[in-house]
Amino acid sequence: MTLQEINFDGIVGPSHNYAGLSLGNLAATKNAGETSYPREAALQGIAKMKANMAMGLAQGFLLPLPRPDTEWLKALAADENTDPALVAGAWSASSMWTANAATVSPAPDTGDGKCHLTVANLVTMPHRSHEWEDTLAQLQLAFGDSDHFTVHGPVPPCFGDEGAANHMRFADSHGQSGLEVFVYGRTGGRFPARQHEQASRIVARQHGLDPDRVLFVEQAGAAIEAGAFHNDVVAVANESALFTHQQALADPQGTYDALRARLPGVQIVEVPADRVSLEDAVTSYLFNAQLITPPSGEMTLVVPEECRDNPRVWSWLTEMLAGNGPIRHVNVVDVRQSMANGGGPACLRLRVVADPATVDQRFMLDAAKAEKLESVVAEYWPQSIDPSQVGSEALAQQVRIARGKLLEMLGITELA
Ligand code: SUG
Repeated sequence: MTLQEINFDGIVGPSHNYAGLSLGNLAATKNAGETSYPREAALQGIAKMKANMAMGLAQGFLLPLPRPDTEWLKALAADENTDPALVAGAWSASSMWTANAATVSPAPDTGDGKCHLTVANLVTMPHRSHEWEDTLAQLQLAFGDSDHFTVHGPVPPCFGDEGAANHMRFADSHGQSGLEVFVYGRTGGRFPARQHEQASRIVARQHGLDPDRVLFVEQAGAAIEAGAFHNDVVAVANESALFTHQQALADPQGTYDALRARLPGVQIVEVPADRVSLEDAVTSYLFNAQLITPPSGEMTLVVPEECRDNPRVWSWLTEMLAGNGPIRHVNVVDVRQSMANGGGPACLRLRVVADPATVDQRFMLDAAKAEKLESVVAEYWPQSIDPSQVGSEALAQQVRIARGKLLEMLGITELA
């Protein structure tokens, strides 16, 4: 059995739109009311997956959820006087950001030697709070092999849980036993703290993690205030490397010391605030990068185009590459449609360390399937959505047909 990291990207759903639903997510609120381009958005996501596969990485995907969510509208007793933001919440394609689908603890870290996944309850934002049931059904299918996986329901809704976006795993290599770091926020600022400490602690306990191989650390309040609504907007880890903004954590030095004590080989790349401000980090999404180890062994940072657009970020990256650090390459990808809603390359993927052979193969990607995905998207995804169309029966019909065609092509009829 060969354990490797598999990235499960969310396919951008046909209802992708800019409703400005996430307070504290500055890109999303800034672009509220803009026209979105779902077809282009989904094709950008597929192109990113193809580029990662071309580096020799294992790639999977998760599907858009059924939208509009009629059960959610029913639960809201929605009528013609209902707040448009709630109606938009039933249409949101936000499940595309699969870093918020679940928290994953690979088999080498857990008490029973299986890979554990806990679906995120996402209770802080109304439009995301109704994702978990359909996401859970999908995870139970994709990771249904109970010899290798245990999929848990959400933690109690009194504790907000946003999944892997607030979780970093360190290990000398993916298949070895790791150190799991959970990052939580404290409420009280102008923006909500979306990850509750107790949610993280519950996840760690139910995954059977060794308490000596877990850290719970607080996110800096200043980072949340600056628009880092998840830790993965200001930090990312891969194997023994941490790539972080200087102001990401409430106690950076204490955290680095604790990491070094548990994983002596850890390499910390801290970007100083006087080179890249928190504001630059949030607008460029420098840290919402995929930090990956392709088979060549040369650690690669997959950043969004917005990093190249920012001279301070780009010059820092250029200098970093010229130095002798653990990150050897930078790849640039265009995910602008997702970025406009505050979702970068790292938001779009859920990392699962597992043997790809143990995953339901219908959720694994190869070149031929990527081509089929592209043709379904090109034929059925709406070309554009103006916010005034959200709620219309004509668009609802088009969105349902598009998802149905995708499920049919993939043979995943259980989720229809
Ligand atoms: O939850 N945006 C998402 C972006 C999630 C990014 N994920 C990670 N950082 N891992 C969110 O804020 C915007 C939807 C709208 O406004 O229409 C939205 O939900």
